Amino acid sequence: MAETRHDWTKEEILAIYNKPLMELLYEAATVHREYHDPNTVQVSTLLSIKTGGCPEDCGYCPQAARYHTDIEGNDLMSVQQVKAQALRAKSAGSSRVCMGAAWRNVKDGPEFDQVLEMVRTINKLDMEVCCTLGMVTENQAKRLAEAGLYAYNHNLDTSEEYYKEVISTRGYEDRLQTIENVRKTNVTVCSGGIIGMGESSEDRAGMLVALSTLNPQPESVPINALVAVEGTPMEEQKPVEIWEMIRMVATTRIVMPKTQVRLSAGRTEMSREGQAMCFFAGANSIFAGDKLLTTPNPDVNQDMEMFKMLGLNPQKAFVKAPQPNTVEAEDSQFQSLGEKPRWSRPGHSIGQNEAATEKGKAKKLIETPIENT
Ligand code: SAM
Ligand code: DTB
Ligand code: SF4
Repeated sequence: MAETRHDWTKEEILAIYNKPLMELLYEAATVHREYHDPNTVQVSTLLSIKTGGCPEDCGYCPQAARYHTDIEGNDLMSVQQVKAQALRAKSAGSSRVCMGAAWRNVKDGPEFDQVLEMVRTINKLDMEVCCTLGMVTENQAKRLAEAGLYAYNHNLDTSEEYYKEVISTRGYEDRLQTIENVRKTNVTVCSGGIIGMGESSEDRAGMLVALSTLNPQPESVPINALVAVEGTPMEEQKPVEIWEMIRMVATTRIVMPKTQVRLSAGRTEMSREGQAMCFFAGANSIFAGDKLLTTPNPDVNQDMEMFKMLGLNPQKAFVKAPQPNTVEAEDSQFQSLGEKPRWSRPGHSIGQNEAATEKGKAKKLIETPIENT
């Protein structure tokens, strides 16, 4: 059995990433079979419960308020809306709902209470519930756990070094601290990143060092190919080649043998053959539904056809970890503490983010009707 190592070095990971492809695929597929059924793929549905208007400057993200993108912003969805969407996802074959909010961090108060109610509602539908809400404190993580949260997604996105070229409004240590806070509960950790942002192979290896040396390793690792959205600082990035995705998935599988590796954003640009190679290389999870958070994703019928063609079966809920209990709000052991944690704000300047912000301001000015100026 491939052991789970927590001492991977960047050099070792880079050597795996750069192996001749046939050797890399064979090794990854072998490790994959030791811990997972190669014909089972987890299917998760994303739900953007609060869209756009985010104060951060993440260079890849269409939801950052400062860039001028075409997305439609929305306030927090109601619990009933979320329940209806979760039921749709369940009947389309998803075992997990991942709720995303365009927040820098969770703030105690009525909106967080509403999210907790969404968690309770989906867990009661016997689906795995995941949230991605930005940074969380230990108390907030415990409240999510008590409501029945199964997983928390918080991506490291890239290497610690390259992070400084992508985001200036939050620090890498805050991301690690949030993961540590989630680890103080029974909620599983989902953390991965994006390739295709202009980073080097060393940065990709660096991100995998940061993830694989966590102990325990994350239960799931999403590998996203950048969706280059017009108006963001990364609008002109070249699309990721399928070979890079295959290498990244295979390397992730080898260094984190027990983890569910998710073939995440970017599937609309991948052929079925390309995706099949990613599954062979150890990917065993996807996001389904015709939308990710704000950008397109293959439609469910196309994915079901692909599953049929490849002989893949959707994974049932709670096969990797038991279903959490849901404690009702009135029986909660935890209080809203109204914390104001000092998440860092490095504030260094990133040329391409500033240029995109200026371009955004100019576009908004042109589009604002005269009578409102
Ligand atoms: N606001 C929260 C946060 O940043 O943690 C949660 C939502 S955020 C949109 C979740 C993740 O989506 C990001 O960490 C990033 O990895 C991924 N993401 C965002 N925009 C993307 C894009 N254009 N292409 C690929 N992945 C993207
Ligand atoms: C993750 O790693 N990828 C998902 C999920 N976690 C939240 C988000 C992808 C977002 C792609 C761009 C968009 O649709 O806005
Ligand atoms: Fe905001 Fe998250 Fe997008 Fe960054 S990735 S701008 S924190 S929604």
